[in-house]
Amino acid sequence: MQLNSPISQLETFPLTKDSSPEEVDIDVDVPLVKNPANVITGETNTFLGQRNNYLAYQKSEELRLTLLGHRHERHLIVLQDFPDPDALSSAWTYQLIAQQYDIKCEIVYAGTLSHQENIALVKLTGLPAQRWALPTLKSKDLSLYQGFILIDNQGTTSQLLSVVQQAKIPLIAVIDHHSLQGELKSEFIDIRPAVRSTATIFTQYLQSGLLSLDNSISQHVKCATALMHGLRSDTDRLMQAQEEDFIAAGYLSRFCDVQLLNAVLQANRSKRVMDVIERSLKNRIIQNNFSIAGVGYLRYDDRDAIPQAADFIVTEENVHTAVVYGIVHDEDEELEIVIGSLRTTKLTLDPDEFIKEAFGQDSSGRFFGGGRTSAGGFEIPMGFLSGGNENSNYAKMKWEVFDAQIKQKLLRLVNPKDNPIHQG
Ligand SMILES: [Mn+2]
Repeated sequence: MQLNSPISQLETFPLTKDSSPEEVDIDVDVPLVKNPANVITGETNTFLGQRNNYLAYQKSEELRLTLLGHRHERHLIVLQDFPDPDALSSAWTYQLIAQQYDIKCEIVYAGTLSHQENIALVKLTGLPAQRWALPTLKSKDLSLYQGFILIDNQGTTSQLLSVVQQAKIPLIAVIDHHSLQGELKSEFIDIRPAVRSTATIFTQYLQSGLLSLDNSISQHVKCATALMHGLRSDTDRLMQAQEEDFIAAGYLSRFCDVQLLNAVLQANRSKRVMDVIERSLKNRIIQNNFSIAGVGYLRYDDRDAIPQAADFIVTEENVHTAVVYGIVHDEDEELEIVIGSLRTTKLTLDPDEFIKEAFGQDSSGRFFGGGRTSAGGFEIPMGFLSGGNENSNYAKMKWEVFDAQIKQKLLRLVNPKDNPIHQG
């Protein structure tokens, strides 16, 4: 194994090409790595007997060696701009694992915590994530960090990626379950699109001994609860979960604080989020079992209303796929961006492929979005067209143009025979 050397494993990593779990299912004849973490102890029989365990075990060991090579350093864990529970809980777990090697990790994101459950999660568990908004970065000394880590993303959904790259901070690890987004040079890579949540991957790391959870340590209980929340929310409350996600959830149940989890789940939606959901209902058009809704402008802090609206409108009878989008604006920064979410219950629709096909790439070859099983998202920066919305006619015209263009691109795939350009 080539460990502790900067290598690109993308060509050799099997799961990125074929996401069928059967392909890596390994039977008894495979020699087990001899207790490398030296902590497998009681977990051996239950954990090692499971599907995909060999890969999980191998990756845990590889990560352990990577961390060993970076003792006493300071790292940044870069999350997507709008981190979700899967990302937040996985990053926290990484931070706790790395602490054992005297590696100090700071969990950072450039956008905002938008979903009411995410805000509740962070508040109630004391999850140590920090907002690093781009304008505040001038005051940060990036030379303090010897490496960065991408968790539950591959840099394509984070404005911080270019910032850390410009500061020449090396990429140490990428741990994600989204489809491969492009070439990344990282010391350690664990990208498993067949796994339903990054929290599942991290739970497997815990099970293979990277960190022994202890019920008497409050931080461990809170972190396990956060992981359970992350795993549940990425698997549609376990409805989309597969065997290994259930096994991970089973393990977490030993440490999870059910009352705390319940408190997180009971966070209420704000009125503004409800209003966005209402607009998505009013504006939706349904064609070929796709429901498409533009919701106009919304505030940066309410950005998460978009996936919540998509979650809701996909539940309509005879709808298998929902796409909701709007222009998210940040008044302080005059920043505007089109943000969209896709939800599907159609097993043969790959959200990643669909979004890449619909919206293509920008001038630098970067896709506007991607996805994982049953969900996807896209972000289209408005650049020069940002701002100027004091003039309401201009704001309205701008929305209409973006709305028409997005619909046009989506409908081309939804209804290939129609050419929407020549309609009405
Ligand atoms: Mn995830």
